Amino acid sequence: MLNRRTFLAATPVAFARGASTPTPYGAVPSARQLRWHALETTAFLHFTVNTFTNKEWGYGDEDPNLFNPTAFDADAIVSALAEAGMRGAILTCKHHDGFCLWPTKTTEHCVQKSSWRAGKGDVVREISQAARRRSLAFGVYLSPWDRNNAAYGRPEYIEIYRRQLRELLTEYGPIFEVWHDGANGGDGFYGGAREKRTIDKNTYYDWPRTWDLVRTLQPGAVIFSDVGPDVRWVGNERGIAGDPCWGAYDPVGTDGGPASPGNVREKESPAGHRHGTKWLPAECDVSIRPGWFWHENENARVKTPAQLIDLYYKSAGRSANLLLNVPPNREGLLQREDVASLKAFGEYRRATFAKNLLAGAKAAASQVRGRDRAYGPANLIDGRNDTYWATDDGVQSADATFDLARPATFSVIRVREEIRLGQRVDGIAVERWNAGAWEAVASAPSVGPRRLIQLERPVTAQRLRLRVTQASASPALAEFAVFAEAAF
Ligand code: FUL
Repeated sequence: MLNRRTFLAATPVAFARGASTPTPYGAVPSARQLRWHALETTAFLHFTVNTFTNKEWGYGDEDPNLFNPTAFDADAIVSALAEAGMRGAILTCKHHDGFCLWPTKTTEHCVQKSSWRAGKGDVVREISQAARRRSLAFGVYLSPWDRNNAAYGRPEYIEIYRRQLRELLTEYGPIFEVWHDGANGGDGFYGGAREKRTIDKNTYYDWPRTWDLVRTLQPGAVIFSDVGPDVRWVGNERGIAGDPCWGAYDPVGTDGGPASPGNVREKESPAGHRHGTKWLPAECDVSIRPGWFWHENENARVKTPAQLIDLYYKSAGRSANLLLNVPPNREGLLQREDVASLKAFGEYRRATFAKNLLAGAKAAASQVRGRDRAYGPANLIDGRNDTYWATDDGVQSADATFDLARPATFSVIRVREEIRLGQRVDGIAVERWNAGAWEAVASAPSVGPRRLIQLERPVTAQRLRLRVTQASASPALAEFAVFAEAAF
């Protein structure tokens, strides 16, 4: 029989109950941002008349008939993305050339005027439905710049833009992300005017009213732009986040005044602001090829699996989301070379992250909040992101130690903060017990929703320690995991 005395004697720390939840520190994510963080890697699909004209930016005078994929297969496209571990897909429903991939009522410059599927086709519908079938979230890119529309530059175009958005946000089911590009290049067809039109980036689009429309029609969707309001552009198109890449950010315009899409001090975007007032996490958009659209002559320049893996560590591994563009070709399929890279990338991730080698280890910590087991270090290795190890308020350095039954060999480390309580940690170190002393394995200047560390060579240890070396508020960490990297 286990009475109270023997139970206490057998337990190294007497746990108490009912310690209070730590007070959130600084900016914190909204519910829609939390869902977005969990997606981690999503795909971009750049597809329009450019695919057929071999351009990156269509002028806006393209014949809709040019859009004629010969074997378009949304399920094949989405399946290849799913195999790569993508949890969402964002389609360029309208790029700068103004051609709409759905039968919009706002303009004739759309799929209805194409002989593709006798004018009855709807790329948005097919991709959104295929995404749903494979459990991928679906998002829309709608270029604010429209080089086809005669009204572009005048107030009435903003009404057209909002009507297009309304169609996309009401007719295609749940939308997880609405992507507003900051590019506004000037010249275009504009209904035949063939001229240069410049707009005031701060005032022309009246963004707050458009964002209100998104909130009303799709309250669960995050809104992306150079300035958010939910997700920020990372400031480059190479797919690389700052290190550290803070969740908080207060965008400032290029002249130091108010910021807007296309007018932001992008040098500050990769890192964000450590003590910024808004939770505005970074998204790394990057193409698997040199261009955003498919070009025959780039088939030999598709990023290799090793390059994709490297990008993954430099984006998602630093707490950003990776938005990887994989453009359909003229058949309306993903190119063979792209599919091969995606497949190997997916296999690497599935094999590498299959099992936290620390699962089942004996956990101890220098400090546990209120000595309450609910905040104990075992939460770091329980495979859940909603439980966490926390210390008492005012504690700014602490450590958690893990003892394994057998030595484990690993080459990747993953640490997560409980970001519902804000970003609290400013430094971590991982150490292994080796020949009677703690020895440094790795360190990082931030954690956030996800910190991945790829070691130069595998490390073997039976005893590991995670140290919080610096923090702005008492730490609250959700995960500590180590993995053996798969070969690829
Ligand atoms: C840029 C655009 O100009 C490119 O064509 C592409 O769509 C990229 C994702 O955003 O601003």
